[in-house]
Amino acid sequence: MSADHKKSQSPLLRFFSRFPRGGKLLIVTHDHPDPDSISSAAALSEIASNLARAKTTIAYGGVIGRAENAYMVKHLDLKLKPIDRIDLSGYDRIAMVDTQPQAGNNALPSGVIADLVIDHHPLIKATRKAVCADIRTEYGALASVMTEYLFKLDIKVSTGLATALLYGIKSETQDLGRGAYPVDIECYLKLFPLANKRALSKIVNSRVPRDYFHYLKRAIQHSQVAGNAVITRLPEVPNPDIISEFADLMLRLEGAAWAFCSGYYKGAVYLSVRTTNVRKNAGSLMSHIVRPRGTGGGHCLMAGGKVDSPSLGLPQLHKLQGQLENKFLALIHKDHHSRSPLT
Ligand SMILES: [Mn+2]
Repeated sequence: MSADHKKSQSPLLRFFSRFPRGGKLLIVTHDHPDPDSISSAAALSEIASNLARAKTTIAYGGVIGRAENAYMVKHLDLKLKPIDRIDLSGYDRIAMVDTQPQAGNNALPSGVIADLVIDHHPLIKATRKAVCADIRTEYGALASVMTEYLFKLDIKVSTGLATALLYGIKSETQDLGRGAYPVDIECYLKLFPLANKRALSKIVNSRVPRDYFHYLKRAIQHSQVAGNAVITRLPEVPNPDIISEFADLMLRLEGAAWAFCSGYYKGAVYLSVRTTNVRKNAGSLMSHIVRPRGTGGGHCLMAGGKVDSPSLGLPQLHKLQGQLENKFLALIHKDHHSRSPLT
């Protein structure tokens, strides 16, 4: 173990050295959790039980919408609870994974100060208030950070947890091709022999409800090409996951360097940006797009955002989505007048 690694490991060990043995730990993921945050939470739960005999609960806001994610949770029997069914006062400590205080994408009330924050998104000011913070932007997936911890601490990784973490890294980095670092590849290879490959295949090829094709058809019909960008504007969606999923899909268009997708869900416009342009930063681009009313951020090649806009009528929704699209196109220096339908 290098000196560097010892140093970076310290926030988590420091946290558990002060943890009341047998105490209760609440682990909060980001809203509409993805495999990276779900598997990271499951890993932290395993670490907590090993280091401190902690009893843990994993809590999330929003919904687990994407078929692959829902199937992963069900098939691997991962225990997650909606945060609105949780009494926060019943816990000795609160941890956050794959998100940070006041990031705008988690359901922890802003007055509650997290005791431990583990994330791989850029540091947010409010995180400095947390007792222990471990922020590592040089990891493509948080699941890699957690995998490293498990191996360094010599904790036995079950087949289910290995499969979850493997899928966390795989999906977050698009099979190690998007924003992955050597450490992500290293962790992926370590997990691979331990994971259930048949279960992994079932997760990757999850069945989707009939509804899904309806939204897919709509997404294709409502996509436009502006130079090397694809813009997809959806009205109401069944869950926010579908927006990032379709952004990924549209980036597959030959010659496209950008995909921007928006849709309305429970009183907010959700946004997703994907790019292949490594010289730009999708995360900071997104925080500019949603400014000043919304929240958003992400990584170099992928980002998400949200603008709260309760009870919008369809014409107002179109207007707002159009404004956000124009902001996006202006930021990537594309003329917003020259758009043509995708199909
Ligand atoms: Mn992540």
